[in-house]
This record gives sequence, C-alpha cells and structure tokens, in this order.
Amino acid sequence: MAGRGRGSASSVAAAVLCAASAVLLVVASAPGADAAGATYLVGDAAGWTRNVDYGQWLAGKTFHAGDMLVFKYNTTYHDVAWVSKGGYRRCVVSPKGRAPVYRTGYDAVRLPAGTHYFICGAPGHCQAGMKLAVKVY
Ligand SMILES: *[C@@H]1O[C@H](CO)[C@@H](O)[C@H](O)[C@H]1NC(C)=O
Ligand SMILES: [Cu+2]
Repeated sequence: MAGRGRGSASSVAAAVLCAASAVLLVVASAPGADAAGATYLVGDAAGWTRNVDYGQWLAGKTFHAGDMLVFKYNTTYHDVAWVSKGGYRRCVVSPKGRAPVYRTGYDAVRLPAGTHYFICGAPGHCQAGMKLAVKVY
C-alpha cells in the first residue's frame, strides 16, 4: 500500500514537471513571435505633431501584439506619454500611465495586446488632437 502510494505520488510529480516544461516552452517562444512584429511610423511622413488626424492615420490598420510604434517628432515642441484611458480622455499625463514620458524625438514602443493610449504632454496639444488610441490584438 505504501509502495503504491509513493508510486502515484511520483506519477503526479512527473505530470506536474511535464506541464511546467510545456509552460516554459510557450514562454520561451514569445520573444521570437514579438521580434516578427510590424513597425509603424506614427503619422507617416508628418510624424508625431499637431494638425495630423491620427484617427485617419489609424483607419484600416490592424495592430498585433509585438508590433512597434515609432514616434518621430521635434523635441522642442513635443513628447510622448503612454497614458491610461482616463489620461487619454482628459488629456492628462497621470501617474497611472504605462511608462515614463518619452522625450528623445524618436521613440519606439513595443505594443502588448490590449488598448493603449498615447498623448503629447505639451500644453494644449492633446486637446488639439495629438492623441492616439491603439487597439492591439
Ligand atoms: C525643431 O524646431 C526648432 C525650432 O523651430 C528648429 O530650430 C529645429 O531645427 C527643429 N528640429 C528638427 C529636428 O526639426
Ligand atoms: Cu505636441
């Protein structure tokens, strides 16, 4: 009886180990999938600036997890903040944002699945339409 008990315990242990290895394999393959993502220059030639209709720029595009957005802009005037939904709606760079504010003038961000919100933090720019909500599949 004791022997049988130990036997099933090791079978269970083997099954758990097996499941754990399967999970590890899936996790290990994720970065490779990301590396194959598409890259989008936000606003195309105009870049990240005022007087661009980013809703129109988004039209017809489908984003997938691992895709990259590149924000190209003049740092004299603009920056990029990855904000919360509320930050996007109210045009505020809140502490609940996803990342620190980017200021290099050429910022590439890798998109995870979900909906992500970007605004320019310069006064009045977000209100004037310098904002982007991206749905990522
Ligand atoms: C950014 O704007 C300033 C002021 O108009 C200008 O002097 C500078 O050349 C611009 N920089 C770039 C990279 O376009
Ligand atoms: Cu701006």
